[in-house]
Amino acid sequence: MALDAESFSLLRASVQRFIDDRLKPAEDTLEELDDVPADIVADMKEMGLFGISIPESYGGIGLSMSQECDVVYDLGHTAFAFRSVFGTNVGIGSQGILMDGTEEQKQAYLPKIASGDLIISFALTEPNAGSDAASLQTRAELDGDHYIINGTKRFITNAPRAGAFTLMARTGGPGASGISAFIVPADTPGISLGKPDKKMGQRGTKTCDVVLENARVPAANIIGGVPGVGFKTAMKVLDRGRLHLSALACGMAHRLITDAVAYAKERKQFGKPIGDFQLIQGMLADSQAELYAGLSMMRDCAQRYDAKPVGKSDPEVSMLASCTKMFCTEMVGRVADRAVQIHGGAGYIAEYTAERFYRDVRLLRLYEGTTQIQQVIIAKHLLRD
Ligand code: COS
Repeated sequence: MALDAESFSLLRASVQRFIDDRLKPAEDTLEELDDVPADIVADMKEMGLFGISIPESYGGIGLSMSQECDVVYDLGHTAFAFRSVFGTNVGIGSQGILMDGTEEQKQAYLPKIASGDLIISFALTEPNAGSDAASLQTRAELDGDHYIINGTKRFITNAPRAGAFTLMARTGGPGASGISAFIVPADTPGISLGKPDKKMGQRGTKTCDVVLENARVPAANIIGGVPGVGFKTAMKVLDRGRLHLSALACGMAHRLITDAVAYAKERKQFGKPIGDFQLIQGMLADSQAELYAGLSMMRDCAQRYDAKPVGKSDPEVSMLASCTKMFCTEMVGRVADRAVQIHGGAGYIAEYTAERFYRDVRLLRLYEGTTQIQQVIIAKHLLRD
């Protein structure tokens, strides 16, 4: 799946214009409101941003992974929260249905997800199951042609906005093979939301707990209709998500470097721009070289991802996606730290990008698998082979 080159370059140009003309000027408003203004969300729907990764046959734009990474790289140049509004529809919320859903499920959900009429979240993490996702405790008991689900999901991105969840629950015994993936409408009786999480950064993104108390969900809502394979669905979704986040990290690193270069040219000390000093140049050069390495990994891995059959997992590509996620998210952490350093005291002041991005990028090393989990995945692959 890919959009033809000409249409893609038109799309990308219009996304870049949208970022420069609408999103960057709204960054302060976003910070103050702690929400994405409704008119911006409406424009995003109009542009088709909620459906970039969904095939045209289900109402989306049908980008390949490489193309999606390019667009997400561009979106990394502005505040995190703008992409987050449609991020779960493009990635972790929708992809399980696309990869493993029945044709009926795809027809029922993907067009609404692609248009943005339905926000879909990914609900895997729990209070006692984070890195060890296979130990999740949310229980789904069969009762006639329904399952009754009980449990709590934690830190669920876009839950306050969601109309449905791709939700992993235990239908069988312990371990990965006892887990099923469900499509759970958010208005199912028995579902309630926790209070919004107060986070270190990323103002305007919305996360909270999702509590399920005797929530009755049709058995027909198990993704693909097959119980016991939900963990694999979740892992495949995360492989893809990790590439998406790598592209975002590279975009954010580029914005940080661009702003740091501008500051280094303009800020004068000791009678000349600080960019004339080699110690500042060293920080800029290290950041640029590391960004280039991250971009090269991201592009190579996205190409490999596109080369494999849709929805099928390839252990080598999963391992490379973990390498890419680990490197790119750690890289942007170092780049943000240097950007603050180059700005000096100004880098600690909230009106500068460096301060906001420094806080925002911290999450990248934690969610969709911590750096340490990426190390585990990479090492497991090497030792197995
Ligand atoms: N694609 C497809 N299948 C996969 C897979 C992948 N990327 N990774 C694992 N699987 C399969 C395995 O092949 C195995 O299937 P079989 O039993 O048929 O062989 C099954 O899933 C269980 O895999 P494994 O034994 O490796 O599971 P573990 O419990 O050891 O844990 C890790 C695997 C740690 C990698 C996993 O729990 C993980 O990714 N944790 C982090 C979770 C995360 O990212 N959370 C963030 C939430 S979203 S913000």
